[in-house]
Amino acid sequence: MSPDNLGTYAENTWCPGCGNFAIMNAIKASLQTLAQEGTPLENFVLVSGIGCHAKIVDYINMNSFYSIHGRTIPAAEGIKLAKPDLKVIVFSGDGDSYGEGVEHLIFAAKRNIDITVIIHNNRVYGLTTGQYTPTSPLGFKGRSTPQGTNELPINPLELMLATGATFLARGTSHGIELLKNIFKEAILHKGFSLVDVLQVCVTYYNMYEYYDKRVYELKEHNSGDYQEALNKIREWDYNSDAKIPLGVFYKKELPTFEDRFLKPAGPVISRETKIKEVLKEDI
Ligand SMILES: Cc1ncc(C[n+]2csc(CCOP(=O)(O)OP(=O)(O)O)c2C)c(N)n1
Ligand code: SF4
Ligand SMILES: [Mg+2]
Repeated sequence: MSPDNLGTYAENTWCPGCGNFAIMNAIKASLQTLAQEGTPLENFVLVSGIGCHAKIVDYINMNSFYSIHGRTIPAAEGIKLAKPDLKVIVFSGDGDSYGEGVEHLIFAAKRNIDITVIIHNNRVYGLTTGQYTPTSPLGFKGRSTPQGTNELPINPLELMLATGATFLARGTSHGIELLKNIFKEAILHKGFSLVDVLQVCVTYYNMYEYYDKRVYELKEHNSGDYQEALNKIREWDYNSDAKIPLGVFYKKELPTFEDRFLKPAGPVISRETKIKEVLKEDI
C-alpha cells in the first residue's frame, strides 16, 4: 500500500468513457492528499456493494470489503463499531443504496454514524443492463420499462436531510476537481456524510450533454441551516429541466452514534447490590 501507487493488477472492465473512472481518480487523489497530511492509508477501509460501481475496490490497492447488493451500509457500520478509529468509505450505487438498501441508508443517517457514503448515481442499473432505479426520471425507457416508467424519482439528498445526515453534497463525473475537494471534506467530516455523484453510464444512460448544460457550482456552501439546505436541494428534483446545483449543501457537527454507543459503561454491579441501594433510598 503506497500513496504513490494505488493501482492493482486487476483488469479494468468498465466501459470506456464510464463516469466511474472520474470517481476512482478523484478518490485516489483525495486519499493521497489525506495520507500526505498525516492520515496513513492503513487507517482507511473501502466498502462496496454489487454493481458496476462496486468494482472500484478491485482497482484501488487499499484495505477493502466487497459486500452484497444493498448491504454496503450495515457492513460499513459493523467495521466502524468494531474499530472506531478506522475511516470507513462506502461506494454504492443508486440501485444498491437508494433502492434495495434504502432502509439501511435511512437508519445510518438517523444515527449519524461516522462513515462516508459515495453514491455512483448513474440513475440506472448498469451491471444488470439498464433497468430503472429510484432516481431514473419519469418516462425513463430501459430494459424493464420499454414504454417508459410511470413513477417520479426520489430526491435522495432531500431524503437524507430529512432523516438526519450531517453532511450532504453533490458532484458529477465531469467535474473531477470539485469531486476531489468534496470527497476530502466528506471524509474529514465527523458524522454521516453522503456525496451523490451524478455518474454517467455511457452505455445505458448517457447524460453527459444534459448535465453539462445544467450544472453550476454553489458559491456559498457549508451551511448548517436546514431550511437553506432544503431550498438548495429542492432546486432540482432529479426530474425537471432546472439548473443543477453542485457542491456542499449541508454540514453540521452533531454527536455521532459511536460517541454515544461506545462511551465507557459504568461499573458492573450485581442485582443484589442494586436492590439494596433501591431499598435504602426508600427508607
Ligand atoms: C440481493 C441481490 N439483489 C439483486 C441482485 C442483482 N443485481 C446485481 S447488481 C444490481 C443493480 C446494480 O445497480 P446499481 O446499484 O445502480 O449499480 P450500477 O451497476 O449502476 O453501478 C442488481 C439488481 C443481486 N446481485 N443481489
Ligand atoms: S454499464 Fe454503464 S456504469 Fe457500467 S461500466 Fe458501462 S458505462 Fe459504466
Ligand atoms: Mg446505478
